[in-house]
Amino acid sequence: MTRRVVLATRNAHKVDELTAILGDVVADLDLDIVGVSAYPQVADVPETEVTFAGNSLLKARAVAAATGCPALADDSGLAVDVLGGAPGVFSARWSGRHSGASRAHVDAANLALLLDQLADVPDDHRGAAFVCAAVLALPDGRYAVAEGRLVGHLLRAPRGDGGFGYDPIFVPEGADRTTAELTPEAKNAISHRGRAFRALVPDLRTLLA
Ligand code: ITT
Repeated sequence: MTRRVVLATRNAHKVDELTAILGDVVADLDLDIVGVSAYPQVADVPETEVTFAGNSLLKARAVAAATGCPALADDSGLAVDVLGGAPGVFSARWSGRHSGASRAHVDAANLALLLDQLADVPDDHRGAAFVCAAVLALPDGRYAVAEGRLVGHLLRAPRGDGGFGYDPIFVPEGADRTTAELTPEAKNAISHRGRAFRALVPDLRTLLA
C-alpha cells in the first residue's frame, strides 16, 4: 500500500534535491512524497532552536502532528571557520528578515553580506562547511535524526547558476567547481543533504516498513 510522507520544507530547491536523493527508498517502500505546500493549513514553524538537529526536529514534528503523516525535515546551513561556525542556523536569515521578498532575493542578499564580511580574509582562511540535520518524525512521536557535512572553502565572487543559497561561492574540498556549477546529480552525490538523508535511510526502512 502506498504510504504518504510529507516533506516539511517550503524551499522548492530542497524538495527537488530530496526527491532525487530519496528516489530508491521511495520506490522500494512505495512512498508518495509530497511537499508541505500540499497542506496550506499547516502553519510555518518558527525555528527557535539553536542547533540544526533541534530545528529539523521542530519542523518534522509540527508537520507530522498537523498532517497525520510521517514527515521528513531538513535544517541546514553554512558554517564558516573564521566566523566560529556562523551563519550556522541563521544561514537563511543572515541579512535579516525581508518580508515579501523572493527566496532568490534573500539568498542574494545573504551571499553579498557574507562576501563583504569576509572581504579581508585571506584565501587560506576561507574554510567552511555545509551542514545538514535530517529528521523523520512519525505522528505517534517516534523519530530519527542523521547529520551530514560537506567541507570546502569560499570564493571571493559568485560562480555558477545551479543550486541555491551560498552554492555560488562554495567549492568542495578537492574540487575546482562551486556547488552551483555541479549538475544536480553531482551535488546530491556529495552534499551535506545527500549524506544526511542517505544516513537516515536505515531508519526510514525500519520506521516506515
Ligand atoms: P525550510 O526551513 O522551509 O526548509 P530554508 O531555506 O529556510 O527552508 P533552512 O532554515 O534549513 O531552510 O536554511 C537553510 C539555509 O542555508 C538556506 O536558505 C541557504 O541559505 C543555506 N543552505 C542550506 N543548504 C544549502 C545548499 O545545499 N546550498 C546552498 N546554501 C544552502
